[in-house]
Amino acid sequence: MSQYNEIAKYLVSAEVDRREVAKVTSNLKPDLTVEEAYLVQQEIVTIKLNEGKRMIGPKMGLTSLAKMKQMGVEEPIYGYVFDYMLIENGGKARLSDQIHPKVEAEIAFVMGEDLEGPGVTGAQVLAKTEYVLPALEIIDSRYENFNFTLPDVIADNASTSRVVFGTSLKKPDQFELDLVGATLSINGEIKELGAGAAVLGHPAHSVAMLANMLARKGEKVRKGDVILTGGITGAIRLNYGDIVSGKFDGLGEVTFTVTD
Ligand code: OOG
Ligand code: MG
Repeated sequence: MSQYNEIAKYLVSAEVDRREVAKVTSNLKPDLTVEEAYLVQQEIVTIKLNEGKRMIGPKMGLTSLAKMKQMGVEEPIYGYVFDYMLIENGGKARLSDQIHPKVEAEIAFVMGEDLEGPGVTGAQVLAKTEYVLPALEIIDSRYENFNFTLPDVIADNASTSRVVFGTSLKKPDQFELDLVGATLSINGEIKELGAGAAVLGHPAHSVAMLANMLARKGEKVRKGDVILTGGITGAIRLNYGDIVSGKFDGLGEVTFTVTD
C-alpha cells in the first residue's frame, strides 16, 4: 500500500468518524508537496468511488484574493463533490455529520460540453455552460482547529463536506456574473456579502482555471459536471438551530437549517 493511500485512509476515517485529526504535515509527512497532496486526494476519490459513491463534479477553492492572500498562495485549489454530500434546498444539515462546519456562498456552473485545457478562457467557459445556479457550500476541514498548510488542505479534498444547490437554473448569458451580488445570512442577519467578481474577477475564470489545472494531469472538465467556483463570501461557523440563507441577485435563494 502506498504512503498516499495510507494518508487518504487517515483522512477518510476522520471524515467518517467526525473526528478532527492532526494535519498531515505535522507528523505523517512533513514534506508533503502540492503534487503529492493531489495524489492523496486522488486516493480519496478512488476510495469513495469504490464505495459506490457518485461524483457530482469538481469544485474550486481559495479562489478569492482574500483567501489566497490569507493562505499565501497564488493559485486556487480543487477538490471533488460526491452525491452523499448533497442537501436539498430548504433541507437540514446535521451537526452530528460534521466536525466544525462553516458555510460559504458560491456560484455553480453546469457544463453543457467538455472543456479541455490548457489555454481555456472565461469566454470559452461561458459558451460551454448549460446553466448557472446559486449554492451554499459547507466546508469542514478534518484538521484540528481548521488549521492547515496548502498541501494539507489539498490532501483533505479541499475541506469539502456538504453542498446545497439552489433550485432555479439560469442560462449564463442572462447575467453578468461578476456583478451578481450575494448575501449570506444566519437567522435573518446578514453576516457576509460580496459579488461574483470576488472569484478571480469572474466566476467563469475559476472554471477556466480548473480546466487548465486538470489539463496538467491529462484530465478535463466534463459535460454534466456541476462545478462550485469557490466562496464569494468568507466562511461562517455553523451552530445548532441556525437558519442559513444565501441570496443571489437574479439567481435566487438557497437555504438550510442546522439540526443536531
Ligand atoms: C478550503 C476550502 C475552500 C472555497 O470555496 O474557497 C473553499 C478551506 O478554506 O477550508 O471551498
Ligand atoms: Mg468552497
